[in-house]
Amino acid sequence: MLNTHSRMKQNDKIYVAGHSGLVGGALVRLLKARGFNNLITRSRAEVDLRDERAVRNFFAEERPDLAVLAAAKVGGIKANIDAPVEFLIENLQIQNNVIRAAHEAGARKLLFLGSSCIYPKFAPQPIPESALLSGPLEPTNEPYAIAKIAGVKLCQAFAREYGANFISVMPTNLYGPGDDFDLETSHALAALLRKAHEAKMSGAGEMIVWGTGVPRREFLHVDDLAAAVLFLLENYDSPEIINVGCGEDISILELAELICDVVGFRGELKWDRSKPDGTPRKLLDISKIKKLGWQPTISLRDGVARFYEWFLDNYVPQSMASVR
Ligand code: GFB
Repeated sequence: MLNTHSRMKQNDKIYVAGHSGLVGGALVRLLKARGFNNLITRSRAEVDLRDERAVRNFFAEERPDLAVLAAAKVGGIKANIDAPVEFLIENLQIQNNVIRAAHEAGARKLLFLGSSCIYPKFAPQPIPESALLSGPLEPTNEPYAIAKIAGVKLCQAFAREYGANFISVMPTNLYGPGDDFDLETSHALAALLRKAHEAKMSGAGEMIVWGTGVPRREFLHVDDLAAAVLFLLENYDSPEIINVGCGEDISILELAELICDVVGFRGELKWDRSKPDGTPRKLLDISKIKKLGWQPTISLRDGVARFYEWFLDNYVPQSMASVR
């Protein structure tokens, strides 16, 4: 499966869809740092990826050598429950448009980013790639998962029917610079970091955590994911999906405690059991990518500490946004 034909050149024209998001942002930083000097990005105002004609025109004009599809409508458990229509339709639109246009414009390779929520709710743990479509999905994010599964299948269909080198990568739960801190839409790690910080600053005695604290999740720093994406662009040319994670999971209770420790909040955790737990456990089996020669480098504690530093330097509270 290792294939030198797809080796990247420094002047390859690389389109990163979703460059202002968590994953796309990390990938653009890494590609620039590694000397790739022909990156293309477009804001949503320039090319709305939900608009088929706009996407086709853009690809026909730019003809990128490589495309990374890191653009998606994403969010945490509440956002997924609140907006099933948007999670389903917008993701289908974005991926259908980009994947087809990349093929039509002759892209040499495309990398599609999926999600660990494509796997069944009660998949074996750690979850091997072979668990895809082996059982019912977790209801809290089924629309998102169905869209991502459709993206995987479309990439595989282009590979089978037209010989396209379109690969699909399934990352576990991610965090890092550029994360969403809106408590209504964010994922757990960013939300808990913000809550712990605000509780500490205000001198509150407690902070609210959703659910029971029992569910287990695996968290990967987005810089590790970006490194894996670059590795796979250079070394993986199979339409079979491939997992990327850190290889370890922790309970939400343990996560909340770790975050409070890093932030320095010493109060109590208060559990809001009216909020959903979601899937009981989600730990990816990463033996496939490890065998190819990639492994994560950022431990959860170090990653959260780095992320908190970034937060302190960059996060502008909503109430402050208008006065800056
Ligand atoms: O990260 P999260 O929103 O999404 O929630 P999922 C993970 C767990 O953390 C759940 C708990 O058990 C939440 O109840 N949690 C505790 C919190 N406190 C909080 C909080 O303040 N905010 C949030 N958001 N959660 C998502 C999917 O599932 O995972 C997406 O909905 C995607 O589609 C993403 O796949 C990676 O891990 O449950």
